[in-house]
Amino acid sequence: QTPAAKIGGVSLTNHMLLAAGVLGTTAASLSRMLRLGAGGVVTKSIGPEPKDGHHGPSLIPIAGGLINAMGLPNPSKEFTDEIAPLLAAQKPIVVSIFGGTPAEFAKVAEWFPNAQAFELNLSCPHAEGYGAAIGANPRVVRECTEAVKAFGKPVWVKLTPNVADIGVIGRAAEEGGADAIVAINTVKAMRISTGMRRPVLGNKFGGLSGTAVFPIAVRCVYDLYEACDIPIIGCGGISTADNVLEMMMAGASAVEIGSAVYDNVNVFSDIAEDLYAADGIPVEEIVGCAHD
Ligand code: RRO
Repeated sequence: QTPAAKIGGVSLTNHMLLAAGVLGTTAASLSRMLRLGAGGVVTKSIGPEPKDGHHGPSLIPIAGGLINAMGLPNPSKEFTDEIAPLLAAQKPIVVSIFGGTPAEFAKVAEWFPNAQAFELNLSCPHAEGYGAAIGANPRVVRECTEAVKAFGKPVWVKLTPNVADIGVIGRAAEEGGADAIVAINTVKAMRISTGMRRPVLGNKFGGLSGTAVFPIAVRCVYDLYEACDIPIIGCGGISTADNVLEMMMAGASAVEIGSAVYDNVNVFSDIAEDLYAADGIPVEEIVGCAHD
């Protein structure tokens, strides 16, 4: 039994979405993840100009996760053609967008009049201009949220864990009119090759995802639940049904799964089998119960 859920203004077929950045650049891969059991999917972040991304190595496996320095590779406006049939079919697709200013966020949002909802990426560790700082400044977070909220669609705001107090940033998104908060994006990280005596990643620095960041994500969701009154979507290192329950107890109404998909494309249906076993989960009772 896999209960449908309406979270942050978006109707999902279960409580688990494909996280942004993972298999999210083609309509075929997004459709495939929906077929394989994702309750919704988030696209790769689309920005105001096409980008090739950083030169490699840009994705390295480490114990407990992955470090990436993809560098926001995306086709920009051309993505509208790729995704148009899926958006027209009203699939549970959230379009992730990024920009360096509120005006740039608005410019990209305008290209997707059929989007069900937007996820604002205010958290990429590799963003230029404002840089990752865009998600660390409460005023900028509020203004970017307001700028996209003006299109009248649900707006989710994805936050970075690389800040002193994520609750302050969550409140700024809420003040800007956000319908949900997504936490977390990747954690600042790097590796150095002792043999080569230099950073492993082509871009030197990257963002860590995977099971290693799960406790960081739980803490961020817990803090956001204390600070905010809008739904929270937990993201970061989730790979089991127990991880989903833990995230919900911290305060998440739904979750996004990214790195675990690289190990197992059936992760959504595998988790659903455990999560919704027997009579399903009493989500209303579980969300935030660790705060009682
Ligand atoms: O493309 C990337 O480098 C990237 C993005 Br947009 C993001 O939001 N998070 C991340 O870890 N990498």
